[in-house]
Amino acid sequence: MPIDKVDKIWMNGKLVNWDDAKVHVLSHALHYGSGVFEGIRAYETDKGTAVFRLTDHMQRLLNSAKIYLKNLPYSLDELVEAAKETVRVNNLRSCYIRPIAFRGYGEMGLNPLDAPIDIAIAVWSWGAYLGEDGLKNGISAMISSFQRIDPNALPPAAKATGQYINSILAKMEAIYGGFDEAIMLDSRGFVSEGSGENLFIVKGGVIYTPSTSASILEGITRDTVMKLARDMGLEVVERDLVRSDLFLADEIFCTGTAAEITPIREIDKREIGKPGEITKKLQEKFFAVVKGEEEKYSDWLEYV
Ligand code: PPE
Repeated sequence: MPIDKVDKIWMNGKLVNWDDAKVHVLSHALHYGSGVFEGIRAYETDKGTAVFRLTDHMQRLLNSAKIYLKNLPYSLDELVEAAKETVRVNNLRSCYIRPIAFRGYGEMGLNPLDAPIDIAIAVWSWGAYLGEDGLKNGISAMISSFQRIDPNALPPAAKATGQYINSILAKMEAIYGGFDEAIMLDSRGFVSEGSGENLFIVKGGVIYTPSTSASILEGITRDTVMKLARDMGLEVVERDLVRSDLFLADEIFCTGTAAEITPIREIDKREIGKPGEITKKLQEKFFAVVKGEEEKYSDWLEYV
């Protein structure tokens, strides 16, 4: 997806012009994928622009860094403030926010420990990740021939740049196969997640989603949806799912910051159908929450 250029990018503590936010070709992370990142959304509300669960996302960035033995030179509060500032100076009412902390220029070779750490925060306008039509009518998905990374190979709990090569292989296979999205199975053969989304199914009025032992990234949207569903009186079960659970589901949807809540209408050519009642109810609730229309969840909104 093309990037809509804005004015400034926050880089190592300073706001720099968009075109000046550059790195050296010998940056460690470019060669070895030694970066960690986040994807966050800010939405327009009646009280101004609010970043959805900003602190939770920045905490996950710190967690990803911890997994890769990286000490970030900024605290949680400083990162939260820097993200707000970046949204503010670019005058965007709603946007996507991409913080990235990576091993920079100065050292080569697999030992990253002496390489410097650079941090940047960029923002831009990003519409519906899987298309407006996908959000409304659902997308098609295939079960990937690529297996989701195993926790003992690359920890899925870390949102690390290099790990996304796995998602990219699955995504390209799906696109070339004529599908919108890929769903990966874990190394045990159970359903894991989409290339950049967590997965939910609805069966007999109950919501099921793979647990954290199925090689998933513990999505913040996933957590949001589980809370909203339970507050609506729906039962949510985290458990292992097999591919026929997907084929025979009443409803399927995927969740992510970029994807928000996107229905899946077809999987491996088995029709699931139009977005179902529960999917639609959750979508409605989710968009009301992020837009600040639900007092009950106002703690999740961090105004810039
Ligand atoms: N799993 C994966 C592998 C993943 O990348 C994401 C987010 C999620 C689950 C959902 O997590 P959360 O955003 O906290 O609900 N994917 C991000 C990157 C997408 C991209 O193309 O880049 C995102 O949605 O921002």
